[in-house]
Amino acid sequence: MASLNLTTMQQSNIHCVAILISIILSFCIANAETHYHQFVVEATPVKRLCRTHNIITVNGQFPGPTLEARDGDTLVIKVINSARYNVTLHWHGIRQMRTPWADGPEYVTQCPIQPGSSYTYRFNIENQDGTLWWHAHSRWLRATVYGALIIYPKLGVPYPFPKPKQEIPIILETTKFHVKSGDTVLLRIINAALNQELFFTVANHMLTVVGNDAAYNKQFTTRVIMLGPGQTTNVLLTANQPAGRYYMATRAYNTAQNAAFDNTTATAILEYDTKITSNPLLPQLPAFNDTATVTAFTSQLRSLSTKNAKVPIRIDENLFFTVGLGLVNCTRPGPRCQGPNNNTRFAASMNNVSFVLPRRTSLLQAYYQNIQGIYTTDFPPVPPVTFDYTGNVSRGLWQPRFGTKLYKLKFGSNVQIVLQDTAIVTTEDHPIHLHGYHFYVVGQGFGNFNPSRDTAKFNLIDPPVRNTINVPVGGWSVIRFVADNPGMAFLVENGHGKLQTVEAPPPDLPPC
Ligand SMILES: *[C@@H]1O[C@H](CO)[C@@H](O)[C@H](O)[C@H]1NC(C)=O
Ligand SMILES: *[C@@H]1O[C@H](CO)[C@@H](O)[C@H](O)[C@H]1NC(C)=O
Ligand SMILES: *[C@@H]1O[C@H](CO)[C@@H](O)[C@H](O)[C@H]1NC(C)=O
Ligand SMILES: *[C@@H]1O[C@H](CO)[C@@H](O)[C@H](O)[C@H]1NC(C)=O
Ligand SMILES: *[C@@H]1O[C@H](CO)[C@@H](O)[C@H](O)[C@H]1NC(C)=O
Ligand SMILES: *[C@@H]1O[C@H](CO)[C@@H](O)[C@H](O)[C@H]1NC(C)=O
Ligand SMILES: *[C@@H]1O[C@H](CO)[C@@H](O)[C@H](O)[C@H]1NC(C)=O
Ligand SMILES: [Cu+2]
Repeated sequence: MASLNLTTMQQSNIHCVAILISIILSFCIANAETHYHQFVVEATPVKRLCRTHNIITVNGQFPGPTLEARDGDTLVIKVINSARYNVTLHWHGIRQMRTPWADGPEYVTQCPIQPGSSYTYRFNIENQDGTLWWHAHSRWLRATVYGALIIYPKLGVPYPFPKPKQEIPIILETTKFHVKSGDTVLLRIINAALNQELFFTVANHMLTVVGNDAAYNKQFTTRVIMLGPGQTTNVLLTANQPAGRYYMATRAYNTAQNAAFDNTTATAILEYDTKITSNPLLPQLPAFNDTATVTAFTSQLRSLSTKNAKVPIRIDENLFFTVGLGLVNCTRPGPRCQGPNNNTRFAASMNNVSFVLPRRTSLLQAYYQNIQGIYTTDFPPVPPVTFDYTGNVSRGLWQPRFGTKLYKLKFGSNVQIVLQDTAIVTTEDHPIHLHGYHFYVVGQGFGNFNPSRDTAKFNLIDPPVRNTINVPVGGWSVIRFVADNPGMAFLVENGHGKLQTVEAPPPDLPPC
């Protein structure tokens, strides 16, 4: 099978080159730009509550610099690691066609950039525009090392809505934004939280949703939106209220029973160009566990007719993954043993495999260099045990096994994955992110997925396109995509997941 994949790839590469040459002559050179950036990762003193402490930033900025480019452009980012920690950067949502090594997750596509060294990421933006973001993909730095990545349409290509007067990136923190009465502005909202779904709303204003995860959607109006960690939403807001000040507010959507979460409300101020300085109006946010509002929002999402892609109809790989928590007995007590009874810890898993990152080398390098013993390709395509996933699950099923297991997909295959939440420990809304891909969300529901009942209700006409999906609490989501991007597609949930491989040439990566 490996050699078959290679042949397919080489043929398609030749095909690409042939097409590229003819297209470049007509317009590529005229339009596409290369943007060069230098990102210095460094300790930066910040003052908080009268005390100074250090956080790790890029170029001393928090949030980090905003990257801006057009569809078709190339980004070249030299990362200089002046901090005391290993670091990698991930360009969340960028498809990384033919550059899987530039994706960034440490020990998946590369080994980390070590203190005192540097590494240059180089990648193209292909057939994507909208809002994305970048962030450190090494455990401890993600909380402060991130920024927006804004992709404008190709020169001369308009938005599928009237040009907004202003575009405002919002990485959910307190700031103030000015608008002119009557103007329509585009808010690019990014949920950069580590692991928290968020509601977002603006007092007295309706939001017109126009895009998600760098894909346009059929427009609809709503008072409140929900974003999972890593998701982005573009909304139009018209300043059609009496001149004054209005709060934008964001707060957790949380579904896990008895789990601690940050229940504070973060705000920003939307200020009309006015002399009035009354107290801003605070909007009403849904309750923390308001799943009905989430469902009402997500069920309105529909993709705009897609220029390059069609929803896969004939499925080659039909996969079924349970996603959820498990409980593992601790070998010795410690800060990680936060599960019940002081001697257990939580471990996320898919199909009962809790993913373990390799340490010796990255998965991609192990693959290219044919290093044995780093991973196995026996990730189960269906749950190893069939049970009532969202019912009362017997304790004997709660402890997952650990492994570095991948599932290999054939280049070009049409893939369907059913993502099924489980009631192990607790049912919960799970954000699932697929690296290097956009996928169609063809169906969602509550309870156990039932193919004979639920398949008939799939939306194969205009399903939403996303790179991150929130599997509903105690429910399921079904995604479809074409495996057209060779590399390691890392399906992530709380740092655990499964991968796929296809051939590609090895680059100069940081040493392991
Ligand atoms: C937030 O959580 C704290 C601690 O659990 C609790 O005391 C407080 O009442 C909560 N606030 C809201 C608004 O729910
Ligand atoms: C949401 O939380 C409230 C208050 O804690 C509770 O009364 C209600 O039953 C919960 N709703 C759901 C759907 O879990
Ligand atoms: C975990 O610990 C519990 C309580 O000591 C025990 O009953 C159970 O068999 C252990 N599970 C495994 C998989 O070792
Ligand atoms: C867990 O450990 C804490 C601190 O050592 C102790 O106070 C508590 O009683 C323990 N809980 C259980 C269920 O053993
Ligand atoms: C779940 O099953 C366990 C063991 O069979 C039982 O003790 C418990 O009462 C059940 N819980 C519910 C909510 O049915
Ligand atoms: C997961 O695997 C462990 C170890 O083989 C087993 O004890 C457990 O029952 C399995 N659980 C599920 C849900 O398959
Ligand atoms: C940093 O990365 C190197 C290379 O992979 C590794 O050997 C080292 O253990 C890492 N350091 C930490 C603190 O993880
Ligand atoms: Cu990502």
